Amino acid sequence: MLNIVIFGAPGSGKGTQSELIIEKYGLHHISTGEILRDEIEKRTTLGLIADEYISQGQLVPDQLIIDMFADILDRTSNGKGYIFDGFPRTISQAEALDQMLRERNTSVVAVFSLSVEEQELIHRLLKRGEESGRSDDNLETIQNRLDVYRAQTEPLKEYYKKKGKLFKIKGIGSVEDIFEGIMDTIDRLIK
Ligand code: B4P
Repeated sequence: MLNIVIFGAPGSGKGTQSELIIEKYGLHHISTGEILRDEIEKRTTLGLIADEYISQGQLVPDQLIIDMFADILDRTSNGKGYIFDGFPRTISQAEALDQMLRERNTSVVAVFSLSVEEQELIHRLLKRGEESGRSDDNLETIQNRLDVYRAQTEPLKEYYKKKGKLFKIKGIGSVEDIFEGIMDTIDRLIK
């Protein structure tokens, strides 16, 4: 199974690149951000809790995310593999993912880490905020999200580097050029 993690700071293009990867390789997409926004819209118990964290730019607590993720993994099966978008975001989530995949006799094949400078991230998210009205795409919340990313999520690069699974991708440039870089690596891995 081709299980891929797409990794990067808020606004680095995880969702954007995921769409292209799914289209080309037929993987099943799991975006924890999208699932949470859907829960918020439906005003479920999880959604109401998640909303408090997301609107402050904080991560939703690990156990809630891990339980939600496990539930989705149980309800989906895809022989070709998954693209995990925005998950894991902490070391605990990464360890839980490894364990869940091990129980299913599979594992993460590659982690694509999109690197984009902070000014560009802020610019992209403010622009998206104007267009989509997302509650977390305003300057104060964006700054919090970037701080949280550096403190809690960035250490995952080292976690996956040690496992030989980290592939760094320059996340600046056209969406197509960035995707080329990802495709080159995937095609080498599945050869
Ligand atoms: P996510 O939905 O994962 O959101 P994100 O990190 O902001 O977005 P992404 O990087 O996917 O950006 P996109 O491609 O859209 O998470 C939202 C929140 O949910 C988190 O802050 C957290 O609170 C919570 N959450 C989610 N998962 C969690 C977890 N596992 N644990 C705990 N909490 C969790 O790109 C952004 C913009 O840039 C778009 O407008 C796009 O058009 C543009 N763009 C993309 N590529 C570009 C390019 N090459 N050039 C110019 N613009 C580009």
